[in-house]
Amino acid sequence: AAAAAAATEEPIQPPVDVKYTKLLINGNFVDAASGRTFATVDPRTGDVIAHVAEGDAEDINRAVAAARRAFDEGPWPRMTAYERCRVLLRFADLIEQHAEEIAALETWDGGKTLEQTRGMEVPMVARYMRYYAGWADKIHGLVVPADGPHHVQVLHEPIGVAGQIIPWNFPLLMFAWKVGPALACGNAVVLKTAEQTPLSALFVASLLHEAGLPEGVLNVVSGFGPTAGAALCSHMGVDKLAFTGSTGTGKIVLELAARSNLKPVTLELGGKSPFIVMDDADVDQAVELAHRALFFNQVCRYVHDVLRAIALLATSFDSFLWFVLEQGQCCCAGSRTFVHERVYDEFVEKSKARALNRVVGDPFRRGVEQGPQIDGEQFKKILRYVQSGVDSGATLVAGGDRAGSRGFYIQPTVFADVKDEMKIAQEEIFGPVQTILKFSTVEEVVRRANDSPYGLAAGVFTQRLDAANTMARALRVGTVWVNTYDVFDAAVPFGGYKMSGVGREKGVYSLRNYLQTKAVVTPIKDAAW
Ligand code: TXE
Repeated sequence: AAAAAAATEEPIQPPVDVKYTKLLINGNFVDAASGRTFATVDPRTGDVIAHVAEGDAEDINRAVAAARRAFDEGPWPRMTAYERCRVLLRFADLIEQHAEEIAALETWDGGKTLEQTRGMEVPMVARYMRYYAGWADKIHGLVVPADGPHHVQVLHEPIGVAGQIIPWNFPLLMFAWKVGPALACGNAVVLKTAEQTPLSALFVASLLHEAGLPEGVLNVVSGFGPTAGAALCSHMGVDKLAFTGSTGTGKIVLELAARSNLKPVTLELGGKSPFIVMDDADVDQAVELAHRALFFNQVCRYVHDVLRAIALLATSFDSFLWFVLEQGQCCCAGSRTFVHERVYDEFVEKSKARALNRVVGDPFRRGVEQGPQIDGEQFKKILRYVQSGVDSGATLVAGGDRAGSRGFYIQPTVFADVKDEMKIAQEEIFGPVQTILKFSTVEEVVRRANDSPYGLAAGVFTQRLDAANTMARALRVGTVWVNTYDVFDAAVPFGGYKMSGVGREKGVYSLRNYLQTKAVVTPIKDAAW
């Protein structure tokens, strides 16, 4: 009832104007070639925020041509690496100077709380950009010893024009994860944003130009997947693709790349990540962490440290709760909560209480933990999964319905007695729906946790070092968090096993995606030297 009441309050007027709605091609904001626009919608109300230029294949052609020119003839790949570093550093400064405006835009367009966008995501974007700026002048090749009298150098060169497609759940962060390493390595980019959230990328792209990025190096095309997205994947002038989104669309992206020019592809896709609570766990802490792992999205190291500092000051774990601010729309959400049978009942009771206390409402309002889902489609999809949970015999212990009467708010929902074969335990719900399963042994839970087509992340909650180490090695996933969850850092690789993806982003690993490797072999006349 509290959640429903909060969600029906009058929406707060966002403290920001929409400045950029056109496509960014060759350094200019321009209309779509077709002249068409599409509406981007406020998920709090379903009202239109702005009409945005709708790019399609023709605009992708224009954007790729601009990126090609910028890469083949322009100054960007040819300027010193230190100059590129300085552009990215200036960009990070500008992000911080405009933090309020960027955060408000992100909250308005995507529905995530202002406390999260302002307190966490915008600072993370600046941090990531500085991280990649730091790499720009540290990318170098090798001299390798070869058999015979030859001098052999290995050069690491930028790969060319990168096509990047990002989703709606982290529009700004995905911009940083993708554009940062591509530019640090000296590439040109055509970025296709998600149709639900086109606004923040256009705004920060304008700041990148203010920071000194030459025209054509970054082009941003708003538009839909099957038109603009597919045209980018198929384009013969694109040298590399990076995609974040659903596993189904990831397969299409890979296929289009293969059918066109065999451009290499990195994919960051869906997940159904296990969160495993052993019987020695402090149940209160495990409940809170499992709750965050599912309902929340990401805690970067910076925020994590702040949280820890606050917790130490307050000497209370409750201090963490204020920062639990999301709506379950995260690829690495801990969406299968496995709990040891000895603590299962207590865990379910406490998880129910925690979900019922969760504050759902206008993401601009202070103290709100969970805003609306991104759009009507996701909203309906989540409610269909809830119905399927009920139909398949899981016990609904909290939530299960929409919150309020307008917008795309959903009650924090908890299912107990969930079985592995149920749809809610197998498929990505991408919403505030926790599913709690029971297990008895480490061997059993590892087998069941791995019995999934996904392999993005996992959480393990125990004081037993042997159990933690065994599970960390046995789980077939790209990240294992032990006694924590969603701790992110610019330097730490992220990506999936199995159908959760191909390749890794962040850290030194992301640079490899944007570099070509060239061997240069020269005979040495006087082999003695
Ligand atoms: O994803 P899509 P949708 C999951 C989540 C969600 C489901 C569907 O489970 O419920 O996917 O969301 C572009 N060629 N994730 O439909 O379709 C599209 O325009 C080229 C997990 O939004 O994958 C957008 O820019 N591009 C995920 C991007 O792909 C195409 C984050 C993502 O959209 C295209 C988002 C095509 N044919 C959803 N079709 C994560 N890993 O975090 C669409 N696109």
